[in-house]
Amino acid sequence: MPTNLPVVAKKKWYEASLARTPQEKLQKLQEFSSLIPKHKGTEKLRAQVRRQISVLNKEIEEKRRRRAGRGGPRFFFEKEGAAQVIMLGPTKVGRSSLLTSVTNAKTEVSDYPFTTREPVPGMLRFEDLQFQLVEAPALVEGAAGSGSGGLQTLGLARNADGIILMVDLSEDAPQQLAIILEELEKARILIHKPRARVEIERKHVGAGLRIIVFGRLFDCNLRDVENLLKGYRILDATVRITGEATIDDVEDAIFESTIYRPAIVIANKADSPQAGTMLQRLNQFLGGLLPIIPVSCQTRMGLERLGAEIFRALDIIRTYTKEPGDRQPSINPFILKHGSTVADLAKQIHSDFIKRFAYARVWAKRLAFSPRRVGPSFVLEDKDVVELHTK
Ligand SMILES: Nc1nc2c(ncn2[C@@H]2O[C@H](COP(=O)(O)OP(=O)(O)OP(=O)(O)O)[C@@H](O)[C@H]2O)c(=O)[nH]1
Ligand SMILES: [Mg+2]
Repeated sequence: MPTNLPVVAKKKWYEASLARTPQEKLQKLQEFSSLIPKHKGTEKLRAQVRRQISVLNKEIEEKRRRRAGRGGPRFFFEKEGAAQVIMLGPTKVGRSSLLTSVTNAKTEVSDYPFTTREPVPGMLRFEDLQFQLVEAPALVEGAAGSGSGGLQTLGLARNADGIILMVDLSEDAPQQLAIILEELEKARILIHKPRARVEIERKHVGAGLRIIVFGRLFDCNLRDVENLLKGYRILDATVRITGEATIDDVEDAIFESTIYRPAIVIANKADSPQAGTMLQRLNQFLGGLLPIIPVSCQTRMGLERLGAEIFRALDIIRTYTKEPGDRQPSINPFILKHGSTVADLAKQIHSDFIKRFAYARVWAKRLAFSPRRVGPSFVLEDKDVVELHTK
């Protein structure tokens, strides 16, 4: 359903999107919120803005507290390593046990519920990569609707690159998973690739509007999309539409409200007596929607698979760059999305690099001959070695 926002509200949203500090953003969002008309079509948007305001309030409060040297819980983390993965689950499923089993982090494991009150990070090694795992405080039913910690916990999931949904095979695991999935849905975090995807990449002033449709527009045409974007003063951007998109999907992307985060399910306590039947029920419940990894933190069964499963779910690849003339490639890989090209790699190294790009040489097992001379559109795969040549 369209939001049909008045022009003043769209202008305010634009101002909010330009805000440079959390304080400024908060103020603009509050003004924006008061300009949204109250009808069915704006219901989801109003809930989202309320959520954003609440999370910003917490962020500002936390920064103030830290500046005053008063410590207290920490909810905003710098990402470290190749990706940040947040562990969500109800209390006592063994999140702290997992964190202490597979990372260097120290956190309290206990038989009492709600032991972990604030997020705890730790680094997990996988081959030559490190993933930052973050234990979130326990997720309770109704988290997405509450004004308190639940929203912050879900905010962590929004900011992360991936999510571990953790359940306990000695309890009603499908029921536990149902609660997590429901809260994620309410917080508009998708854990499977959506039917349509709209990405808006803002460009510098004067770049103009480019709309690229890989799939199909469902209930609108290109002109409608263009007008919608212009209404929000998005004049310089590249917009990529994949799948079957509706005009609502485009508006959703403007508000960055629905997001997709890859996820896996960790079913802990596989050592417990009823674990086998519970795992079967869990499989039935999920119907292949997400990978399920049964583990036991107690016996360490299954833990060795964790890094590889996270890597696969994140859908990323590593590429190693090599300077012309050097014998060995770099030790630290560049992390790219699966399907990235040589041009994407060049852009990641330096935004200007692509302009000077001449050609690349790629070493890869799948090629009949290595190195092969390739152009910018060559699609890279995991562990490719790339030598970039400039003009
Ligand atoms: N049998 C069995 N018990 C486990 C396993 N992993 C953890 N536990 C126990 O489950 C209880 C809760 O573990 P925690 O790691 O503290 O759970 P949590 O999810 O961090 O819980 P809170 O932070 O309190 O919400 C502890 O008594 C652990 O010893 C396992 O693989 N098997
Ligand atoms: Mg804990």
